Amino acid sequence: MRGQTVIHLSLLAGAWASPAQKRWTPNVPRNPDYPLDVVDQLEESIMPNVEAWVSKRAVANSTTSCTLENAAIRREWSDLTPEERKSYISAVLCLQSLPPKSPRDTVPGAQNRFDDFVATHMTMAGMLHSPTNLFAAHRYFIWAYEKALREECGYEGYQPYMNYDRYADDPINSPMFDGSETSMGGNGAPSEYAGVPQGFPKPYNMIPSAGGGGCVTEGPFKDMIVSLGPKSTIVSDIPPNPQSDGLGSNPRCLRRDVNQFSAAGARANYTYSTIVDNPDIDAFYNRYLGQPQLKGDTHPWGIHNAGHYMIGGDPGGDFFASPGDPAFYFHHGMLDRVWWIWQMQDPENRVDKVPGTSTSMPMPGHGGMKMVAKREDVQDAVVDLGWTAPAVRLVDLNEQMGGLGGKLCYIYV
Ligand SMILES: *[C@@H]1O[C@H](CO)[C@@H](O)[C@H](O)[C@H]1NC(C)=O
Ligand SMILES: *[C@@H]1O[C@H](CO)[C@@H](O)[C@H](O)[C@H]1NC(C)=O
Ligand SMILES: [Cu+2]
Repeated sequence: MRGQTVIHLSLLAGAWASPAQKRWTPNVPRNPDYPLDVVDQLEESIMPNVEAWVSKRAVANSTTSCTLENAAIRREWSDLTPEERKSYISAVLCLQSLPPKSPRDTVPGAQNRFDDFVATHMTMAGMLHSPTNLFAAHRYFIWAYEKALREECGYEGYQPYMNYDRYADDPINSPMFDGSETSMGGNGAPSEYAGVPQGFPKPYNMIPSAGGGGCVTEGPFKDMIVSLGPKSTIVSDIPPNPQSDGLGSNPRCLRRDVNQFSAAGARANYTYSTIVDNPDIDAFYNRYLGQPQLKGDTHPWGIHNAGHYMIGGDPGGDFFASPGDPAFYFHHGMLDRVWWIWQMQDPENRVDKVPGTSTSMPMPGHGGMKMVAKREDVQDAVVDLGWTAPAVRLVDLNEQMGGLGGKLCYIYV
């Protein structure tokens, strides 16, 4: 068991803060194996902004009750104790044992409640991945999943995230993927898996296989049955789905290619520069997707794709069915954290910004996603997650600390 120490985040005192003021500090354990990286330090440095923003908003609007004191705290996987990790894993296994709520005629392949989330992501892929919706709709999706774990499976914690940098040196032997009972399952067995094509010019048009790609044989998800998909997957030796929309029943194992080369494109320096070098929302969005390609960059895929293909395989490498790998929620949790840190650099000007109305580019390889929207249309846009979460206004998802009338209320530590 790894030791745990309690570190009080040293909040950087801004000019606005008088020393006598009592400052909020999260009292959460950290894993001493992982010193804070540049992104963690950036996160610490924004906490005074978060505090000032939340209290200013509370004065302006007494209808939301979200404060730093009552906000949920989403933590990094290896900062959780082994017992906390096991309780998270049990909740995911529970979700995989509950009956689905999605309609049988639309999603005959959904075997359980976990699959409902996969089916949502598959059937609503266009809505979830348009430039205007990518950040906010995924925020809502992760939040709905966390809610299901808590309300339907009695989980008492919150959705953990995966700080890629902690594992980038050796992801296969990391607390995320080492195949132990406190990991999110092991790597896939060796297979014919070639890797994942990328929408970049040669030689960056492929994230080559790291040697896995076959069935996961160790850890809590070794017996997991993947049913939905594939729809766009790149793994050649799996049977096609009986339905062209991928929603039919296609029982098979969970496959992964835990990939160090891909993870290198999501190291802390990439994440850090994505956040701090792009004050404009569309520039931030483009960089998150790796575009335009930086000169001389040997891992140019953007933290979004780099984090996805650090897992790869089936369904993790499938654009549509990727939430069918339980690690998806850790990756998109990290991406949500990155967006929040970006917003909180300058909350007054950034919280209400939505990408996709000016210079944003479609996801590499997914040019069909609706590109640039009118600003006025964004105000009316609705995010509806069907059988996983009700329709809400897109712009109500921007505020992590009090959005949706106070239902969104969490920070990352
Ligand atoms: C991150 O660091 C690596 C290794 O030093 C370097 O190759 C890469 O270009 C850096 N990327 C960015 C965006 O700074
Ligand atoms: C106050 O919060 C409610 C619920 O989130 C929101 O609809 C309303 O626009 C907010 N008012 C102001 C002045 O921010
Ligand atoms: Cu997605």
